[in-house]
Amino acid sequence: MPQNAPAPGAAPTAEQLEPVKAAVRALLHQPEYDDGSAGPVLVRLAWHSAGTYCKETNTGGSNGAGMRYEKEGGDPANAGLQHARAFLEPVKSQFPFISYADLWTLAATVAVAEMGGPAVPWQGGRTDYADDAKVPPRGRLPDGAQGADHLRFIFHRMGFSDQEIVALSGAHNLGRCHGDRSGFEGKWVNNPTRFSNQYFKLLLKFEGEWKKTTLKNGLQQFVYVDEDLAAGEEGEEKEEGLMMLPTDMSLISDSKFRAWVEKYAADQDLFFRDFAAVFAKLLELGIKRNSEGRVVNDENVEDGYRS
Ligand code: CCH
Repeated sequence: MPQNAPAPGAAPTAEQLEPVKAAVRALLHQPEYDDGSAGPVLVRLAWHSAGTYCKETNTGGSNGAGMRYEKEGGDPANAGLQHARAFLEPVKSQFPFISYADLWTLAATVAVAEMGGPAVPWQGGRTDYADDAKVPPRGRLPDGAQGADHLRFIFHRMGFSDQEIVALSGAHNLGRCHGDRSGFEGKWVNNPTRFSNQYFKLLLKFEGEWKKTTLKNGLQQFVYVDEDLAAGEEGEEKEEGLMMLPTDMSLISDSKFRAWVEKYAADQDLFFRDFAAVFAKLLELGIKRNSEGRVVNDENVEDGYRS
């Protein structure tokens, strides 16, 4: 066993995780990919790995790394996340002791911090399913074409409040929609690799100017295009415009959600504090720990920490 690997049965220590985090930091800069960073898609990987949780049945969640299997990885809701998993593969090869479930969630916290966001508390010890028997059914992740009722239905199933739904949605400061993944197109903010409260500010700032458009594939989204910038001077790069999903817009049309959008738009520190807390909660959903913090979810593990 390499010297820096945890003893059998133990989750990695903070010291053992340092080189793993450094390796994740080192791969974030991806000049050829999207907006130049792997960060946003890594955040989405962690969210989709955890967002399958159902509190009634206590199934789903980030433990198990079920997305390695077609049953979950092939869910159309997870289209594009193979890129995130591929970015992390060299880190897994370099540090085989970390489970995929830990690596995917840890990487998102590293990415959030590196992109200027808050420190998200993270605990290790997740194990990887040995097969797809415990992989949750498809259809548990949200559909951007819907509205506030749908968001409550999906996030209440995970055990989140209205405030937590809005705080989590602030992750749409990051990254973009891809026509060949979700079918939606574009980014929410101008600098999609910088974590901030800009998403909330723009929702409110362009209220009334967000224009509903129907894409060629029939999906509807909301766009804001600054006409002057879009026209561009000859030879200048044209401004791409910004977008919001119908679910994003429901955060300002629903008065209970809206109260939190207004708070987070006005106070970035408050947003960062609440985001750190709720993202940490998301990553822990469905994870059972004993009094020492060890994960005790499943006995049937492939390459987790109790082999
Ligand atoms: Fe999201 N998200 N998300 N999202 N999301 C998409 C992209 C990102 C919804 C729909 C979409 C959260 C909540 C929701 C990120 C983080 C979070 C896309 C485009 C859709 C559609 C995917 C594509 O085409 O590549 C809906 C609906 C909800 C309902 O609440 C939450 C919660 C989080 C994290 C806390 C991030 C980051 C991205 C950008 C990914 C990228 O590849 O750039």
